[in-house]
Amino acid sequence: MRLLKSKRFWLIILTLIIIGVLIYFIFFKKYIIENGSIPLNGQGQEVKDKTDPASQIRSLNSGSWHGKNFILDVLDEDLESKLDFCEYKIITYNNEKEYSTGWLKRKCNSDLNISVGEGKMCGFEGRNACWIYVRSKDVNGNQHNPSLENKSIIYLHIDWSKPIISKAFITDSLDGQSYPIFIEENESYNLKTEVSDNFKITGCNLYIDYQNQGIMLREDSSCQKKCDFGKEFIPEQPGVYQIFAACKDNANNISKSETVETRTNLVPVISSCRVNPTSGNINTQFNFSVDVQDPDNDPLSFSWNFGNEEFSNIKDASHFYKNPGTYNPEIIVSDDKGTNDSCLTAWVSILED
Ligand SMILES: [Ca+2]
Ligand SMILES: [Ca+2]
Ligand SMILES: [Ca+2]
Repeated sequence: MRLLKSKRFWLIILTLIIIGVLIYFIFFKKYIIENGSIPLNGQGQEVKDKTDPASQIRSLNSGSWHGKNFILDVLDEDLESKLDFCEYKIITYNNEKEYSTGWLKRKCNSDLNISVGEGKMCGFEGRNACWIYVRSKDVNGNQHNPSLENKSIIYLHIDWSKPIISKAFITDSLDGQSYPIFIEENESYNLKTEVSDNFKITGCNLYIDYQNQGIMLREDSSCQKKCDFGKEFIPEQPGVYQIFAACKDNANNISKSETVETRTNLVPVISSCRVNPTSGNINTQFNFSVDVQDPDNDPLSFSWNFGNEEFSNIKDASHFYKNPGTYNPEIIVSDDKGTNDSCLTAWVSILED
């Protein structure tokens, strides 16, 4: 009780309170106002967060080609305090002219949808045409500085133009004909296509009857923007073949050539050939006839051999024999692809009067 009444005691208490208040204002207040909490190190002392947050694009590498919209997987983190906000920026180049979106807000640690095409985010075609920057800021105002090394900047090649297949199929078979042509069974054909692209053609595949026949060979291995491709084709069965090529560029833009329909030639078929009458003399008119069909409806040519070294190109020919004897007339019918069928009529007897 004596102690409580002592002036000196109260003076000591008052001094301690003043020192306490001073310490509070000088060391602690600042953190409470800024953070609402006081970060502490292992020894229970306060620590201010002075490290920058980090942002990184994880799903893509610089130098990849893009022709369609894509998604970026972005990682943001701050080791010592909390992230405040995250941003991105897109810089595009067209003929060395630079266009920037400026910094735009994005959701931290979320996918970022990037659109590709005319008037879109990556809106110009070209090598290194689209640069994407990401960054973040923590609650203490530390800001991440984007760089190529830590993958918070990536540059992309943009190409949305499909390859152009300038010609339908051509073939360099011996006769040099181009499609549509008639082909022959078990003959070898080199099917060729000519392709161009604004950047780089990666390859073509051959399709026959909508079945992938595999890759076509590039005639010049160093070609990029203009290439010829070829692949051998051997029609093993008679019939109709639908042929096209599908070609791809660096950015996986695919185009397909026009479909060419080609078919193996079918041989003319003679069902019967006749002569009427089958005997007579040198005054008798012998009438010849043939029934023939070409399954392709090709134009046909006729060649009668009357058996006496005399000939006719008329389908239903007539003939007078000059000498007595026995003859064996024959007809050969050819289509315009050079295939033919032949037929022997009955024997013709020319009697002496
Ligand atoms: Ca930080
Ligand atoms: Ca292209
Ligand atoms: Ca024919």
